[in-house]
Amino acid sequence: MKKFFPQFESDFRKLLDACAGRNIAVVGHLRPDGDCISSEFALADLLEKSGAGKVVCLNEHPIPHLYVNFAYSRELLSAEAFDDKSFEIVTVDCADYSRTNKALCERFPNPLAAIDHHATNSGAARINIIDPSAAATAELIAGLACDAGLEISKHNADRLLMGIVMDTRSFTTSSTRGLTYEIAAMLSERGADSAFVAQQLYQRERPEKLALLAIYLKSLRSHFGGKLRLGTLTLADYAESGAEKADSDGLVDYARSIDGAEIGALLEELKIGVKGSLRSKDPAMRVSDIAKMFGGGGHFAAAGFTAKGETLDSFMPKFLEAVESSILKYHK
Ligand SMILES: [Mn+2]
Repeated sequence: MKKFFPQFESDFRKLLDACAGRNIAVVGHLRPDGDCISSEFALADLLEKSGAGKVVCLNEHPIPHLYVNFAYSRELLSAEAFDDKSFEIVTVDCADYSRTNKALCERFPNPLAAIDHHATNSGAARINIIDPSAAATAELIAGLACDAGLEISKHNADRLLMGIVMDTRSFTTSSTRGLTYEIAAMLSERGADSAFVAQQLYQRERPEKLALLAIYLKSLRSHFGGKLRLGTLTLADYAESGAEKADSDGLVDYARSIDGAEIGALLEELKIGVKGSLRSKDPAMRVSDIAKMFGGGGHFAAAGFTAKGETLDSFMPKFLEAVESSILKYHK
């Protein structure tokens, strides 16, 4: 049978061997998205069924509303509170270990493994399975599990399809490739239900999120002749709409969706600074380079950062300058 990821077969085998009989904590990036949640829960099941000891899932933040029906019997425990030293750490969908939780990184400075698809991942774990061409970490985990002959249950097929659907915006991103469809087909054969996934992701929005969207849309401004469409959200906007932090996920896509926009951006006021989310239409317009300038990272066409100690007012000129130089570089 065709292997999806022959280049990672021995590393994944190494990971399974290293997990045998050991307690494993699977952790993903803070403010988890669908790919992160799907990867955490599915990998935890797969490791447990292939001989690991106790396996738990950790995150700095709780599971967002849209993904709760993919938890099944799994829980997402607080990364901040976790201190059981009998566990080894495996990160998923995490460009950088520091994007998990500060206290966790201090308590467990030497993670066992990382499975990820971010181009900016530096590969600092002991076993690194990193494929920047994978459309989702869930795509990578699904392919690795299939290649290794592990059983993929219906629940895990649903979860992994969800991760792929989220990170590819329903198979429409430039990262979507032939292999993405082949892996989705493999998951479908194992019982993944597209209609269930779509219903969970697209027909369960909280009204508070739509109220936040309305505020964001109203805040959108055009810069550089419409090449940048930028919207902002303040702490007061969250209070007014009743939305949660996780409700800003995906809003930036509306900025990018405007005709002529090359970059869509969302700047959010946090208590500790300003969080930025950036999207471009063309991966050659590398918004990850802009994110890196402010201590963040991500993919060429989808990246983010947190500029600590800044306010929206203090940060805006710096941000516009960085975007302007990227736009000039792109059009050179
Ligand atoms: Mn991802």
